[in-house]
Amino acid sequence: MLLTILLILKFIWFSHLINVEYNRIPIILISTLISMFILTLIYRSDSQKKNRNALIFYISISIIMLIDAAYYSHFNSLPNILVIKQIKQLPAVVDSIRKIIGLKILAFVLDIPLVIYYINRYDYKPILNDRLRRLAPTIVGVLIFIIMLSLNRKGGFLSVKAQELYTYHAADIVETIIGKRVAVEEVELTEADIEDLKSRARLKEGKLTGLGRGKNLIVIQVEALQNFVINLKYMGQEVTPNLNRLVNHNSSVYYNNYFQLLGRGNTSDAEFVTHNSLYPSMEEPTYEQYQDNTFYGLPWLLRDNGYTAWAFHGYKKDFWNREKAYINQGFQRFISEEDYEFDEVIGFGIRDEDFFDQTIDYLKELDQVDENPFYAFIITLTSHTPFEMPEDYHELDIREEHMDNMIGDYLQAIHYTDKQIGKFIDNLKKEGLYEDTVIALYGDHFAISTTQEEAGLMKDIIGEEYDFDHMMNVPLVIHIPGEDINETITTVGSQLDFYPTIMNIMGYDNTKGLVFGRDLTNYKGRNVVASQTYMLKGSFIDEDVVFEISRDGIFEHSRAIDRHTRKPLDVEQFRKKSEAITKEIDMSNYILKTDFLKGGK
Ligand code: GP9
Ligand code: MN
Repeated sequence: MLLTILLILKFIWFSHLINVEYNRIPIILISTLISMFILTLIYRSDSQKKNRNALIFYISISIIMLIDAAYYSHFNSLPNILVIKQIKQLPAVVDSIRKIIGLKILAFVLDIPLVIYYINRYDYKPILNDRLRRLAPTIVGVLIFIIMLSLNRKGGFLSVKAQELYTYHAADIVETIIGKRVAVEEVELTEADIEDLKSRARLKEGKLTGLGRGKNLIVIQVEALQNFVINLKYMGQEVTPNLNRLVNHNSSVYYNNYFQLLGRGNTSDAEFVTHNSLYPSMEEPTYEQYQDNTFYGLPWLLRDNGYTAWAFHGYKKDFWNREKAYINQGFQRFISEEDYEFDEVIGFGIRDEDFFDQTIDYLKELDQVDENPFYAFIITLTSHTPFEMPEDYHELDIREEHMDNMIGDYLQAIHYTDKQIGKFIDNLKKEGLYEDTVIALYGDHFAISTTQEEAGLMKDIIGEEYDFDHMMNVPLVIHIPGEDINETITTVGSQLDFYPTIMNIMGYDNTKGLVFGRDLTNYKGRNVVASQTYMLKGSFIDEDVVFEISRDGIFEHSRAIDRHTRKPLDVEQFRKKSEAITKEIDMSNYILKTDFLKGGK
């Protein structure tokens, strides 16, 4: 009885933390009844250790809720069973997790010592008599069945499956085992679709076409660089003076309506999507799941045009499975943590300063490989959540209300990284590597989530309620030396669009790949950002709208706002578009699942 009451309290709290808006009472009721069903089964058994078994069950469920709630608070969705495979990466992110797991989430396990103590001390005995005890599971089971049935009639089962603890995980495990999540046979990829994807890959004459031809290419993926810091004046200070200089440079094009597009692999998906113009997997990190697939992304296309392609990142080479995945991504060499020397560690690892300084030496080596140009893909690290840097590195004055929270810490961290990027560009100039090199730079993903408490404080900085179109907005800037091209391109796009966009500038025709994105410099249609994380699959951002599909699976419960007026919109008008987006993602998944390029390339 005690355990049941505690579980009910936890289910109520859980449904609050994971934002259950509709059918909350039936969902809590079902969770309670399923728990009772299991508990009554335990107490009906002949085991001598009924109390111990009940405790084990209670503790397990509490821990699952803790993990789910922690995951949700960061990713805004519930985890799937395959995240278990990522457990080896846990030690690296303890700092970030520590920041996420506040008292609100710890509450799920705080009572456990007391409960153990209580049950042992009072030699806890169940309250039901023998006969009732034997009947109890059946009674509860029938109740569950009736409630599920009646909910199903009213169309409410979808929301149970999407948000009720047991049903969600059970359905997820079943779907994973039978591999049906993207039922390959259900996806239609017609000849016309393939032709369309091929034509998106092809080079078309237009603005900026071929200006980078024959030049080196350096792409810098900056950890947690959001767009709101670009050109931001904070208490009279420029937060990112060096990036601002790059963005406003005569020879740069700035894409300010550009967004992250991640799956289960976070930073590594930003890389994957950027290079391949395919959607990331929502089952496992794409680099893990499709390590052995055939790809024809940016490194491959450049290699086919004589380039040598290296990747640089100052962290462990097996993190996100980079080392193995990079082979089929097309990188010929991966300079990772073990190739750098450093004494001081900040947060995740190497300081951006040490990283960039030594990367210059490796770039010189890369430049010497042959007389052809090179491609260098550089991933920074220091501005990683939770953004805590030693005091010595704090150079900005921070407002009282941003002190000791993520906003103040983030501004300091991104200011530091900006400084290192400035120094790196200076060093490229010194080494004679600047004049002949196209530099593209973008953020991998958000720093401040809409679900964090600090989101409330963002309104002051950006001038309106902080929503997904602010959170997921990262800058993209492309610098082509010697060109007089400065412009801000406002076309909506995401990392999915990077490959065709950069290829237009580099001027190489892609005749072998399939591309889902668009060349943002020249595309005149209505482009769309089809997010699957933070906003679930079927959601989108376009020029005018943020459409967030409901979490409970019932379309009418979705949310849409006008991006200009910030006012709510009727969601029904977006049903078709949402379906079309889902179809595109399914086609991309089909290409990954069937290793389509292996046959087609
Ligand atoms: C680690 C770095 C961070 O190598 O790329 O990954 P993240 O935690 O941001 O996904
Ligand atoms: Mn990252």
